[in-house]
Amino acid sequence: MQPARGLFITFEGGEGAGKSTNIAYLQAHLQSRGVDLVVTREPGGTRLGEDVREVLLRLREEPVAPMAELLLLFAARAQHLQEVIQPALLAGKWVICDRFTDASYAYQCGGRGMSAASVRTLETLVQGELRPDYTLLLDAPVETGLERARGRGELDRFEQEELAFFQRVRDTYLQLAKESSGRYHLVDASQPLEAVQARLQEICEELFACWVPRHPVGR
Ligand code: Z5A
Repeated sequence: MQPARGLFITFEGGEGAGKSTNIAYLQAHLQSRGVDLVVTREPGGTRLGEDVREVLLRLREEPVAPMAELLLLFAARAQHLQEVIQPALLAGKWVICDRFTDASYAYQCGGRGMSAASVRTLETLVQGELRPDYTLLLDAPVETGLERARGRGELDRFEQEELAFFQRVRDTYLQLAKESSGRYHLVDASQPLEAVQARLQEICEELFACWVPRHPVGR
């Protein structure tokens, strides 16, 4: 059954997988087809959320308790849902979000070793029934993503993690994609950008084919 609202699409993937680059590409592609679209990101997307993002990414002397990190992420998410995501979806807009709760499973459970049960509890508390309709997982070997991302200069608190951390994150994403194959679209992000974007166009066609808009959308 079609959701009585806009489509909620999330982009996930390891560091430097190309999320920002490809979200900008998809945004231009969808807008050229007449889709009314909101692009946002996590952690962030609101003034409160961007403040939390700054706190989360900043390097600190003291170790951060994984539960504190998780609660901050969900605090930002609660604000993001109330202020941006839910109003846009209810107005029939499509929302593209750079990372969402699957990142909490990948980073906080896979990476930091927290239990999936704690994320599930917060997911239900904060989101109720709301889940993404489609998730595009940009998957690339950890070394490829890190090489791309680390060309940018100073590393943030997550980027300083060891290789094994990012490998666990990748493995968790691939496991999530296997468990939710209806929602997940796997994109091989190790390919040249043109090939990745050709795959995104294919996925777009699938989205148009299976989504009946509430408002007219150009084809
Ligand atoms: N986090 C968390 O722990 N738990 C949560 O619940 C959430 C988040 C929501 C910040 O996220 C951190 O928050 C993140 C996890 C944590 N930390 N880490 N790692 P973020 O999404 O803002 O940060 P990021 O993953 O570090 O994003 P990024 O490094 O900006 O990567 P990206 O957006 O995927 O990549 P990009 O900027 O589009 O591309 C990187 C470079 O590669 C750029 O120069 C591109 O031109 C190039 N590129 C991209 N694709 C290609 C291809 N196909 N070929 C060649 N070059 C390419």
